[in-house]
Amino acid sequence: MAGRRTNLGLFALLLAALATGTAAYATGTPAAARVVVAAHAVVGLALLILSPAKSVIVRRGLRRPRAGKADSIAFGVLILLTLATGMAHAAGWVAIGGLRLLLFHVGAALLAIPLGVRHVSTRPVTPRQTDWSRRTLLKAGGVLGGGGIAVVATERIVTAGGLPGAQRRQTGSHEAGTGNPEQMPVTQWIADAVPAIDPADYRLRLAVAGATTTFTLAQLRRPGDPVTATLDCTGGWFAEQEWAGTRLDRLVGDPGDARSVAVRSATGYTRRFPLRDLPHLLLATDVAGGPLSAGHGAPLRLVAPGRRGFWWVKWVTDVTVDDRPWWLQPPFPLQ
Ligand SMILES: Nc1nc2c(c(=O)[nH]1)N[C@H]1C(S)=C(S)[C@@H](COP(=O)(O)O)O[C@H]1N2
Ligand SMILES: [Mo]
Repeated sequence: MAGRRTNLGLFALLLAALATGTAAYATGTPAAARVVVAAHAVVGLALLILSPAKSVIVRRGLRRPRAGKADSIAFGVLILLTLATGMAHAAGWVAIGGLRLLLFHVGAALLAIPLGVRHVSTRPVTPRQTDWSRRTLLKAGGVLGGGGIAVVATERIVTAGGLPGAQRRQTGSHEAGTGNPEQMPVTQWIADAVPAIDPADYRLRLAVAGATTTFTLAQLRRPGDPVTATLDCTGGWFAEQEWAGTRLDRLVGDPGDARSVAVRSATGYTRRFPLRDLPHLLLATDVAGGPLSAGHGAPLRLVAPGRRGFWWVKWVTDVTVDDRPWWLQPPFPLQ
């Protein structure tokens, strides 16, 4: 069957795109993000390089009556949409009608997964011994190399054309509201909503090895620990701000043999950190010299330098230090 190697190549590239895309969302530090995001771009453009060969296979397939044809077409359309939104984001287009472009990128990719599973299970291609020939490996290398060249070339075009994509951070995010929190988007991960919290009634509950202490806002609002850190949302924007409040390790004191620290919001949104993060975590009451707004987490939000935005829990009411392993949680929040 002609085209089976193209199909195998596409399948491998789709898996690689999913893996590098997921890794890109999990990476917060610029050095690591640069590698992961570059790999994601190379894989994406390599998919595009194989698309002319695939269109020949598709045209042939469309002429034949086959089971699950509609699903396969939908799968192809979603993959094209994922590629188009990814490339548009890289060029500098950040939102459609107030919705972040990356939401469409990730949304189309996630919708494509069940259709892709159906597509490849109704049209299985089994790798053969001969697929590992020198010639196919050279071709595979050529496709990846072509993807790499295409990435460098498009970056040059974006820079030379003065497109906003040239100013992106290593994570791929676009700058929004640095030094000016009012210009910074208010973002919830999935479906959280901004709660109204009366600062007079507010209490932080801190539990260390089962012993609970409570703090009023007045006890926490000591902008004595300024931290300059970049909030980098997986929605595709970032902002550097000067945050101030109380370092969490000051409140915790001796954590004993605890292994992790869980930070929970008034709305139930929770992230758990390895204990080694403790010296870097800030419970912020202030940003850019003024109090936090409700949307940005008032009266208290977590600042977690080097971690992506979804770790920066807003409206913090509970901090628990205990011996549960930090990785005993979904890799991305579900709320
Ligand atoms: N309680 C709570 N905290 C949260 C979220 C949320 O949905 N609920 N979203 C996170 C995400 S995804 C990001 S990017 C940042 C956004 O912070 P901002 O709204 O102050 O810009 O908050 C994080 N903290
Ligand atoms: Mo985010």
